[in-house]
Amino acid sequence: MSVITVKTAPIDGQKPGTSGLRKKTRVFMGPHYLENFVAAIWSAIGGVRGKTLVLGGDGRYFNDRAAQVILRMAAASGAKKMIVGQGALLSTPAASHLIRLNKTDGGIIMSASHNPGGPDEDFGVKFNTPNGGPAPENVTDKMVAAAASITEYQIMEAQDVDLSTLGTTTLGDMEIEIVDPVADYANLMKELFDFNALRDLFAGGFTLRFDAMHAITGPYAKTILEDTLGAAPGSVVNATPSPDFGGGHPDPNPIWAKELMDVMMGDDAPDFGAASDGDGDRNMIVGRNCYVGPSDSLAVLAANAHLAPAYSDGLKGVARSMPTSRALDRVAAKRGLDCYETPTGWKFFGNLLDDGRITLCGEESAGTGSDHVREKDGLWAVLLWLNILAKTGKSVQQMMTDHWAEFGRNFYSRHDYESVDAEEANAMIEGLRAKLPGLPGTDVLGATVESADEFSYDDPVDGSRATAQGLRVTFTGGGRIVYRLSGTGTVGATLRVYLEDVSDDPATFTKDTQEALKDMIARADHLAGIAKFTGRQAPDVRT
Ligand code: G16
Repeated sequence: MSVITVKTAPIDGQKPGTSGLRKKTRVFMGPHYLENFVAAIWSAIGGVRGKTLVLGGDGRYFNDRAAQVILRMAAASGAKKMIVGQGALLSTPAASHLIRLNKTDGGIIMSASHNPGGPDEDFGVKFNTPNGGPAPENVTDKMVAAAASITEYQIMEAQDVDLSTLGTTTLGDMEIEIVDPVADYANLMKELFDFNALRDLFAGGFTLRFDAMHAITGPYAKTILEDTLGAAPGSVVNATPSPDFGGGHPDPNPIWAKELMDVMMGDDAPDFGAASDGDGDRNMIVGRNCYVGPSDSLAVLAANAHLAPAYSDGLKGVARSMPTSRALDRVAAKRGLDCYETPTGWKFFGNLLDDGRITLCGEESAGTGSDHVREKDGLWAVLLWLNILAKTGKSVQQMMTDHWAEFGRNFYSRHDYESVDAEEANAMIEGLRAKLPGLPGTDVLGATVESADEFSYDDPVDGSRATAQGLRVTFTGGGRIVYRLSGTGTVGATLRVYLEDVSDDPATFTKDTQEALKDMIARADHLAGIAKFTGRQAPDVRT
């Protein structure tokens, strides 16, 4: 086995977005593409020599090939050890846990998360730091700089490593430990939640349908929900991970998890439904005839987390991304908790969690998590919900009704306009940005603008500043519209419009969300000219 030095040159576009570098799979499979980026990671972390990293991915197309390349590059550059999920598989939260458990120097996660997989779909690579969380911007900036000036990389000439068998092997001088992807994560869940109460819940006839969407959480959910907690066999569906997610779009929302929604809205619906995404960090919660929006789910979990053993002493504080609804803020205010508002992207929660300022955090994009790892965690959210239901004896619908009665309701929806022309999308944002200073005090279709600005975030822990994180317009009475361009899409631009309105009148609480937001939706178009710039009459996705 010998180390080869390969001459290369920078490739355009190697800039991580909201969560790692995501591109079309064929782009990643192109000459030097993956290798250049991995070399840029080594450079950004001060070299990989003598280091131990975790490696795994969500099993999407090219996952297995990419793992072999990364291992050969790590061995060639002197890495001490790689801890790899069997079959190069690891859910994102499980990878985060392994990094922390083994006190490694970080890890590489191969995933494009909720984006579809396959040769013509998406692939991604993300580096997580030793705290288990996504690399912050000062690290990804170094990757960008290294990728823009790369001239060569090192790779070992070797046969593929057999990643199918648990145990320890070597590649050159580098040790490779192949671990069960599920075991350590399952043990962590056992520590956090009241498994006896959950066993009793299922033994009492509680029914569940967990849709793994042909993605990585299948094996995790089967082991924990069915084998350990006693949910009826077959409760976890679409449980075998496939390289193209069964041809589906592994994004747990009512559009892409329609199969689950149909079951949950049907006559024989189980008590509880849930879904997770490609890499297992997102979640969707749905009760019998009752969809729970991610922002509401976050608020309910914050209000009731103390019912689970891990959080029985109460929460240190909470956080949400800026576009996430302010339902969480209402819980924080009533319970006397600090509530932080961060830019979109889980990486911004890392410092708050590490510094002990918050215990629980979440985003409107179906991500919820706590200080148990440094990623959002789909199955964790499902288990916390189940723990809360087991302790309260309530249905999901009753939980929501009681929550709104206590805290009021924040009607909330995100409208996505996908694959729109990037220039037009940027022109729309620029036009609106220019209008913001003149908006406060003006009337927009019957509502008065209270404030209008572009969100910047000053990290209270390390003082770093993130600018241009979304345009927001708030109205007197509590309504709000936020506009952002996604940082995870791979084709053109995805415009996200986040709509919120509040009500404290119980008579309105059961209103249909889109109906309740009708006026806000009209204002969003009126202010920014969405239809004019995108050429679309309606969004592609409404969450
Ligand atoms: C990623 C990030 C999340 C973010 C989401 C949407 O999720 O980890 O923090 O909220 O993208 O980002 P954007 O609005 O920029 O597309 P995931 O599940 O794709 O890793």
